Amino acid sequence: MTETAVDLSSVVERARADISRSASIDQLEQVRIRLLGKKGEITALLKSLGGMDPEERRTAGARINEAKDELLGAIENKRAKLEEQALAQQLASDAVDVTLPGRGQRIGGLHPVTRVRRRIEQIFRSAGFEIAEGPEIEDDWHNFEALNIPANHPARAMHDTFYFPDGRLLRTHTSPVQVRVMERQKPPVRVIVPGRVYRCDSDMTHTPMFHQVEGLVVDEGISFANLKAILHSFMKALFEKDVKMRLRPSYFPFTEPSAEVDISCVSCGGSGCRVCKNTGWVEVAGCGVVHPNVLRAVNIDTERYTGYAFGMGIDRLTMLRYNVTDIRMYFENDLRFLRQFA
Ligand code: 2NL
Repeated sequence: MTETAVDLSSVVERARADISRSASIDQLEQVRIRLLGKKGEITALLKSLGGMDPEERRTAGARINEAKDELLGAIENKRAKLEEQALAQQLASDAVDVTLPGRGQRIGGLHPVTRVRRRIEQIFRSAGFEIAEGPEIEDDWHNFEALNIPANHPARAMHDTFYFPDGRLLRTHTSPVQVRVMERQKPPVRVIVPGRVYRCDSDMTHTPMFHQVEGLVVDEGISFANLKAILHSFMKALFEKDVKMRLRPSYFPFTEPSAEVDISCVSCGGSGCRVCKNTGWVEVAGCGVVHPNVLRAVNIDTERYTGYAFGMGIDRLTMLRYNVTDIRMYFENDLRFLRQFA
């Protein structure tokens, strides 16, 4: 046997083993380069043909080319197998089990303040009130002047107003909306006005933005007795309890007479607890008979018409309804808190 023949058969034998042992396409490619690359073993053998005499070259050449074809074929077979394996593996690892149950989507809920606002609206709608809305950015006249709060009135200082550089302001109560209703609509007027209001104040019981609902009725023959009746019916409907109600004399620039509205504590029923600070009563609203100056500001005939008005904090009513003691909870929007109301 010639030297080339010995070399060839050992190269081919080793190559067969290496090809079949290759565990990856990379590894297989290394084997191919080692055999058939520029400096490959088979390539070297082919180059050696140049130094042979013609007879020897013909037989050796034929055998080396035969071996080369065999190995190329083996490499291609192996490559196809490895590719098939890789694909099968990826399909297995990427498989989606379409029979698994879904992860689910929690159903959202309305914010507790929204729920109580809607309840309030529904109760007053059924008593014949309309619901009015208006701008949160107001002018001095609608927020103060028309409500019998002239410049330098001490009530202005109490309102902790947010002002814009141009003199406009964030409404400190929803009353300016009632003023706008009376500007465009002659009596009879029966409206409630829910909405956001703003005061520069922040602690355990005050947030710079809070929700209010005010009510206004202007018609012939409207009295304080009508006010007391509508408020008591409303409180019983809102809390779904036979709550007691009392009025204490108070002062607002826009009503005369004025009163604070207390109801028997909805938390303890009146026997005394932390919510009512052991008094058995909780303050829930302010009210009164509309001051004639307010009616005059919107050209309503004070000889013919009288009115009552009231205002209450929706956030505070929501706290009472759901037994929450820190008003800030309603504005942090922690889902663990909010989910309890879904
Ligand atoms: C309170 C007190 C109140 C009013 C609001 C009102 C509005 C007009 C005319 C007269 Cl247009 N009055 N609103 C009257 C009395 C009390 O709110 O403690 N709110 C949280």
